[in-house]
Amino acid sequence: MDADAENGTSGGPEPWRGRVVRGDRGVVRVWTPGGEEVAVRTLAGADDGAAPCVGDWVLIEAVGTDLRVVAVEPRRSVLERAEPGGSSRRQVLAANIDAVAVVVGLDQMPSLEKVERLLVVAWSSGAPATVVLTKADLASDAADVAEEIATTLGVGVVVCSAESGDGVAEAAALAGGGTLALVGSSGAGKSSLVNALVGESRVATSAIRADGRGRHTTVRRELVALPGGGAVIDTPGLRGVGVTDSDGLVGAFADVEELTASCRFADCGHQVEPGCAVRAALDAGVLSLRRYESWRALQREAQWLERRADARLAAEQNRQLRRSTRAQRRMRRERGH
Ligand SMILES: Nc1nc2c(ncn2[C@@H]2O[C@H](COP(=O)(O)OP(=O)(O)OP(=O)(O)O)[C@@H](O)[C@H]2O)c(=O)[nH]1
Ligand SMILES: [Mg+2]
Ligand SMILES: [Zn+2]
Repeated sequence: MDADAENGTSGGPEPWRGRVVRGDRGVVRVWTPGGEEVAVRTLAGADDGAAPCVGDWVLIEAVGTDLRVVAVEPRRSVLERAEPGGSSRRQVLAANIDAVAVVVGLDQMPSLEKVERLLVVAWSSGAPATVVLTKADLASDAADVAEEIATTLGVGVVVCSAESGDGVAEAAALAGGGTLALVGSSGAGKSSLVNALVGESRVATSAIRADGRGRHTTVRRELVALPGGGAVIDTPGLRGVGVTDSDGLVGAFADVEELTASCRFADCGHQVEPGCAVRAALDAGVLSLRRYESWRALQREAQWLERRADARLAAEQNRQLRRSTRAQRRMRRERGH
């Protein structure tokens, strides 16, 4: 590398803007404005919160023969999960998404609690979430399952089959010309859906195991262009999905969250307080105990993580304060005060 290139006085081309389609440690693949895919170096690790991730818009500069990410544009939405096992660390799954599809395979009976958890994570991104029931060719009661999920979870549902192609156009419409992220457990059929949406075999898929579980075939997140415009992001099957904050509960539990507005006390705990609208709905049978308990559990998890994150922030601020107080004391001493 010559010295001029390093100190930026070489008068080379201006930085250009590209979108990250795949990320590995230290390197991302980026779409150029011309639609080409190039490898670009990043300085931070791939899973570092500040590092560019799939869906990010980045500014790129040529440094010698290398391409380097010089800036990551602020994200307008970000899909992330808390790392499993009660960690308050977040893992970014995709950035700048316009919609999230929670993909569920109809080869097995979907677990409502798992879908609810995924919906909280999805809505927390800031983009709207829909349930996509795929593998409809394997189920005789697809319409009934769709109806049950739509009414009990209050969510939009699309039924499709990557195998037959039925409903794939409806799934594609979820992207609305923007970026649709797919999430779900391993073996749900996310990659198969990506291939069906694209109309060719772009990403690897593999048969589920004899015990009905997936094989974690997809190992990295990837953004793929849709033929009708827009893009879809494939993600690895999630083993554990920790919710990150309460924001997603508002979208995923709109029915319950609406009730809380009518509780007598603004800080109602929705357990024993008089005038609790949530308990009243439960007693009246309007709200199911299953849904109430699921909401409480996810709310507790989100609040616990929010408190942990706040505590970490406070500890960090304390450390900084102590550091600067020490530095000031030292300076005063050195000046002989
Ligand atoms: N019959 C049928 N099988 C499907 C359909 N979609 C996916 N499958 C099968 O389900 C299995 C798992 O599909 P994948 O697309 O690899 O699942 P995935 O969600 O990407 O899994 P991971 O990458 O491990 O997270 C494969 O054997 C697919 O052929 C479908 O619509 N109908
Ligand atoms: Mg996959
Ligand atoms: Zn209440």
